[in-house]
Amino acid sequence: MLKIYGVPISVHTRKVILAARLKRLPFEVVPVVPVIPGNPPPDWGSLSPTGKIPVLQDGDFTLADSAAICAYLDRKQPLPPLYPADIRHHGHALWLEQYAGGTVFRDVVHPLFHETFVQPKIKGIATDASRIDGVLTRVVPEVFGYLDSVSGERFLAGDALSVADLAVASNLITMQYIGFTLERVRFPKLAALFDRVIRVPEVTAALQAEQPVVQQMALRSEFLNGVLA
Ligand SMILES: N[C@@H](CCC(=O)N[C@@H](CS)C(=O)NCC(=O)O)C(=O)O
Repeated sequence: MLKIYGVPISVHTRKVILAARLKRLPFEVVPVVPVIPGNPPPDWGSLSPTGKIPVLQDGDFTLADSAAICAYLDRKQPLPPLYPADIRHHGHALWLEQYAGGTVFRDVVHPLFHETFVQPKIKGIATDASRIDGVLTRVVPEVFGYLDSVSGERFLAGDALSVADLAVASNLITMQYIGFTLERVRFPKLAALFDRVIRVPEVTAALQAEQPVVQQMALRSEFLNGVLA
């Protein structure tokens, strides 16, 4: 069975879990929370060269990085494909996966998570409200405005769900857990896309499986309660 090292509330770990679920590949999650000092296992450095989650173990094969792992899983189990066959949709899917894992995570979700969870709850350091304000007032309009502009009637890279949708939705899910809801009036096409993705049965099932972690980490549960109601 595949082993996925990480925690489901991590943006990048969730993306891999969703890919494995969609492809019906059996897996177990081995909990690793790198931001908690002393939490990762002693051999973590040899499993994750960057120290980050997720890491995949498939027998004696180990692979880090969610983008690499999703591409690997797609070769291991080609159906359903997570990468569009159409060359332009394919290019778009890779770009948006990169944008989600880079800009959206680095400039929006990571600073918000850091200031609302890591600093106050793990490190005992006061939240920097001005940093949060800067993200919400300066970064979110540009980044979510762009995502809204590329969201259409179906999924981000064509008619079928792709790795781009998983990458973007995963960022939005974690944002809800730390209390930042997506402004539906301001970003209506992105909100509609988000709804479509979380209603995919495998995605809803993955969210259900996150419930104990959300409770255990005392994260905001309104979003999850709404999805699972
Ligand atoms: N490019 C990597 C990024 C992974 C990443 O940033 N993971 C975060 C959690 S979502 C992490 O491990 N953070 C802990 C740390 O930086 O120590 C991927 O796609 O897997």
